[in-house]
Amino acid sequence: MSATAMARSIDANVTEVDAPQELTDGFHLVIDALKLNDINTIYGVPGIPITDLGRLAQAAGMRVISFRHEQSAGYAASVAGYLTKKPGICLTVSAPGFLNGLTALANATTNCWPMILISGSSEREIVDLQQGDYEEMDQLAIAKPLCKAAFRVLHAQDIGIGVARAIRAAVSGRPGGVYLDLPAKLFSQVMDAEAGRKSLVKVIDPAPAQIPAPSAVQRALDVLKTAKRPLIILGKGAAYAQADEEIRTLIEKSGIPFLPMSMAKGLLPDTHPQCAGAARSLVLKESDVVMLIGARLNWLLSHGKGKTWGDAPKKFIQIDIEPKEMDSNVEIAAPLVGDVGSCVAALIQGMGDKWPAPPADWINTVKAKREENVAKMAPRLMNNRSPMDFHGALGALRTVVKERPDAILVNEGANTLDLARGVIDMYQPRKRLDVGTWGVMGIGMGFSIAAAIETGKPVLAVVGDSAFGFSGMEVETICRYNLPVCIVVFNNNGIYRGTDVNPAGTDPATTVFVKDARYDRMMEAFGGVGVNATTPDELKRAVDQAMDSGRPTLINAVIDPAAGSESGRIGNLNPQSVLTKKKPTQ
Ligand code: ADP
Ligand code: TPW
Ligand code: MG
Repeated sequence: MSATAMARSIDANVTEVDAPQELTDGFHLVIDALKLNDINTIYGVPGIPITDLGRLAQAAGMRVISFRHEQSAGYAASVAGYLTKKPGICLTVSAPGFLNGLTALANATTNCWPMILISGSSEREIVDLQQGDYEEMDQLAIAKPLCKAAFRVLHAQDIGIGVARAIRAAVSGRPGGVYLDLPAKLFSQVMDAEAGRKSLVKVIDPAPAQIPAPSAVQRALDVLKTAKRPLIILGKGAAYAQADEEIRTLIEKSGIPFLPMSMAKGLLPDTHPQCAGAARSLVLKESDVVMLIGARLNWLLSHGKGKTWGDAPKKFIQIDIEPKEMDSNVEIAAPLVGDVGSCVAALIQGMGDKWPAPPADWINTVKAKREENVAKMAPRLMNNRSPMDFHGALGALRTVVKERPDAILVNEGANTLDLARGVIDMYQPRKRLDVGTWGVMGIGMGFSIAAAIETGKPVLAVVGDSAFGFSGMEVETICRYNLPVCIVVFNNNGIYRGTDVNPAGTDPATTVFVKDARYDRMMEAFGGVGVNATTPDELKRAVDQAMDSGRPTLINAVIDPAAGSESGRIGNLNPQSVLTKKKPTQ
């Protein structure tokens, strides 16, 4: 074709675009497909080739939250999925942006939360021949082993199906992370608008109820009935399921003590008379029948065996939507496969009206231990020392949460995490968001932003100084969107403690940071409120003020650098050199 002929044919196309025929393109189809499925928020970072996708989504009325780093956007999307049971969307550019989002996608899958990472990608023809395209990377192949499912869409007319598959894969069965690869060329593909509309798919019943078999329900009840010392363990799968009323009914009707895992705290209040949180060691050791509801017997429960669980023989009943979870670590005497809501409802029905209460000596033993431990802890939480220790500072925050039970608590760090988990009582479901199954640092700001956006409730983020550093730049995002987030940085000058010394006398020790840093000033740099708090009273006042005003606030809580312990409460998992561990290092 001659150059003139080519120009004419391009002109012809332009004329065609201007013609009355209504057209749509890849950008609009992606947005329409998400909106059709009631997905109205995107978390991400703009750039080639998805800059216009964010712009157009915003213009179409979607909430598009722009972050400073994809990892935080990804964590935000994942926790949005946990809170709403709809897949949280993270949108990134190709190669580096995609990789930055991938940690969050893998973390979502590990935590069983629905999320879709949508990344733009470079030209397939060039990527596959490895000819060095802009941000070249075979993203689909890399994402596959790190998520529940991965899809690529090459044609505009397949966007509807691609998005539908991604949604269903994310939320059905055991929820997880899904990767959706959208090559740059796809976005500018044009098609007839009416055909485009018809190509979209509204996903019907994306997470179908999974009803347990009646025989499995009966087996579970038979095992439960034999128990002398029963225990129910609630996990974040139970919180995710949003079957709050059913769970409360089961627990109160059965009279069985319950132990909430970290993010299941508040499903029933920690102050509930049957809560065994403050008698954890005792109930794990002494129980004879344990019913797990949306909780895995992974490292967080010492794999269901060993010292933690004592010598007495135990039988496990497990409610989980994932059949392969059964017998993962120990034998499950009564597997109950189905969704939490359906399984718990079936158990309640099967219990009838005359379900016997657990033996009184068991209930009394648990109660006595719990009261003893609570009484032991109380004075430590009331100390007003300066610099603060963890307990003094947490005692103040515990009161804040008690007075504001609908606030969302985000928590990361080592000592800051483990001690806050034990000290701060929760009163409502899904109000505690933390480092989850992997114990990952860096979730703090992403979780806080998504919690504020998705729920409209005030957020209190209690974060170690190291943990905060992983996503600290997102304070700008918090200020930019003017979110009601109050961050309390537990500043003990380092990781676990701020007292380590490098015996070689050269560089600083690996676990310490700049002494007496003022994290509060980072917030001030972006127009938020910064406070330096040196006593629990000051801390409480500053948090109250932040929560009342709803203004973005960062409180630098000065914690004694010597107060923490190595690895917080999981020091047993920390290998140490046998050659040096006996020598004092400080
Ligand atoms: P925790 O860390 O709180 O102990 P886990 O993340 O280990 O909790 O366990 C959550 C479990 O809940 C997973 O095994 C997952 O398959 C399961 N799960 C998630 N959603 C549901 C649901 N709706 N119904 C039943 N089980 C669920
Ligand atoms: C992505 C390893 C676990 S806890 C922690 C690190 C670096 C920080 C602890 O210090 P912090 O808390 O936050 O100041 P405190 O109160 O004890 O002083 N990288 C990732 N995840 C993890 N878990 C680590 C490193 C780690
Ligand atoms: Mg620290």
